[in-house]
Amino acid sequence: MTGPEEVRCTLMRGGTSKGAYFLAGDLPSDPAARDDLLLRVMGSPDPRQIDGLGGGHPLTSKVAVVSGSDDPGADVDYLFLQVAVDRPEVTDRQNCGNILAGVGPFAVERGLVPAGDTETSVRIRMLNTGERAVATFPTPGGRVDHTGTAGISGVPGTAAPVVIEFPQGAGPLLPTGNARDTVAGTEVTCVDNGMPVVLIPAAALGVTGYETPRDLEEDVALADRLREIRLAAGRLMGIGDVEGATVPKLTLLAPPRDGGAVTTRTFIPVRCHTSIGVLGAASVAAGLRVPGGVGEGIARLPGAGERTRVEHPTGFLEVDVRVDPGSDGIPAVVRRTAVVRTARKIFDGTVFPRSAATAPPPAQRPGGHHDSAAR
Ligand code: NQM
Repeated sequence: MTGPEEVRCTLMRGGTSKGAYFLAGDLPSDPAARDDLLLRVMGSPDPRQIDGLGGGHPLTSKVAVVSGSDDPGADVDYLFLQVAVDRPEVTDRQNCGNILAGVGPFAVERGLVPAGDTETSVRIRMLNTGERAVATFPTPGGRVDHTGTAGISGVPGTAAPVVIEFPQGAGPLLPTGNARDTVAGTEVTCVDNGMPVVLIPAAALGVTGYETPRDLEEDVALADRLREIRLAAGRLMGIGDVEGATVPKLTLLAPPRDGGAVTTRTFIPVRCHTSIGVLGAASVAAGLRVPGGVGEGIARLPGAGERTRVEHPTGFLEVDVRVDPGSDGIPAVVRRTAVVRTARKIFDGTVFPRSAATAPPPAQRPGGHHDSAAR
């Protein structure tokens, strides 16, 4: 008999998310076997993920798989995997810019990339989308230093800054080809600057856009409208059937209240984000600049060269985005996107996944104990 399965793993906060980071070589190469292992590592499916590393929310049930890259334009490859909390599902259909913030420091600490004397830039190929990012962070004396004075909304305290730059996106900014579409009876702007997002004026759905995520999640009529919009927008954006998928995200827009460009509430796509995703914010910031988009009349855009401050439920996320607005039938094009995030290594060691043996849960066994708090 062999001993328990064990896997080398680093637990990191990346931006406002938290996830398990692995070297690709430490995971099974077969995707089905890999996903089965990751479900057991994170403790899914279970609303509390009580038997694994996951935190019971999509934002704390994330995985980064990192390896050296064979692409001459990249140092490392990064595959993001979203592990569903209460369903036995792992998906690579979306990228994650928050977890991306930890990839550079992880790559240096695990020996994939040599550190510079003061700072290190890591060129990252993002396998989910084929797009590129460059992450730059301090490495004084040739070592990653996670401590620092940079603060980001949604994370207490400060840490070392990770500056992430995205060269021009791989796909079109407007996946439907239009600045505005009517989807399920609602005017929206479908946009993709690294994350497919449907921009919706909050007022069009009968909400202010300043509600708490919890209040919005409890609004059953709103959830039905959002679902209808998402399914129709998914087809229109060329993503296909998005029932059960984590994209497109849906961002409600309202006028800014705190000196920013716009207030947002983002559905990812069912739970409401407690802040906003990095690439989600990059898509919002670019989408606000599309002439004729639904952001017109809601957003207050900053001057040329200034960062776009996207307000969200726990503060704001600033995006440096340059959009060429296009004219005479030439579509808007993103020239540059950059953000500042922080990341921190929380734990590094060995994770012991739940056993692969498939005993039925106690609640389903005759006379079995069941824990009503878990339902
Ligand atoms: O948009 C959550 C997050 C994300 C994704 C989500 C993200 C991004 O906050 O780049 O970071 O939208 O599912 O981690």
